[in-house]
Amino acid sequence: MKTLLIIDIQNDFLPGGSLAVTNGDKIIPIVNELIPHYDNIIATQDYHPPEHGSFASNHQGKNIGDTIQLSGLPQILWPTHCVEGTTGAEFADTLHTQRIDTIFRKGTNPNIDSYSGFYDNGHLKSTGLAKHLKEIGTTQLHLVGLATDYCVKFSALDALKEGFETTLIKDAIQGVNLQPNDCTQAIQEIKNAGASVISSNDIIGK
Ligand code: VGL
Ligand code: ZN
Repeated sequence: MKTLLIIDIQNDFLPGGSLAVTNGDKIIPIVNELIPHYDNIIATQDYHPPEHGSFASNHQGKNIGDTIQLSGLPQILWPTHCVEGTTGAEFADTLHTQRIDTIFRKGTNPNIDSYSGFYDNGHLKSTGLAKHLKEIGTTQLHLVGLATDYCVKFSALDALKEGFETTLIKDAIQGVNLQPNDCTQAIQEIKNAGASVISSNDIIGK
């Protein structure tokens, strides 16, 4: 069974959003074209309470991009984004969401961030994604979405650890690049851990 895992295609990560990923919107038509080629479609949603510890605005005297300690882990401080119940947290209007069978929310605990769709950054609590993927019989897991160097990367690494045959669709991801090579390095790291990297044309057959 082939499952497409759509990571965080939410308004705040798109141009005009509070944590906009450059060209984040460009992947949406590609993801829409990929959807019909899979048995199951699952999505993750970054979903924070307003008091979330990853927001610079919740730490006096700190700025976006600073690193602090949060629950004993290094934490990059981000602009306020994907706050529960806001438009910024919603999936992009243009994303075909009809076939998404389950949505896994992450980052809901204010005291710890969660880049991976599977676990929080301390690997303490599971979202239930791995169990669900196994229940629906997923053997091959293909990842698309935002952002390459954070949520896509950590989701892919956890998918491999959970034993899924994991594939990254390289033209259906976009990243933040706080440092200019972050996305290239993230893709290399994911490959080194055992994932395949393909292009959407390999699936769509153009
Ligand atoms: C993400 C930073 C903070 C992501 C989420 O979806 O990659 N990045 N929260
Ligand atoms: Zn977040």
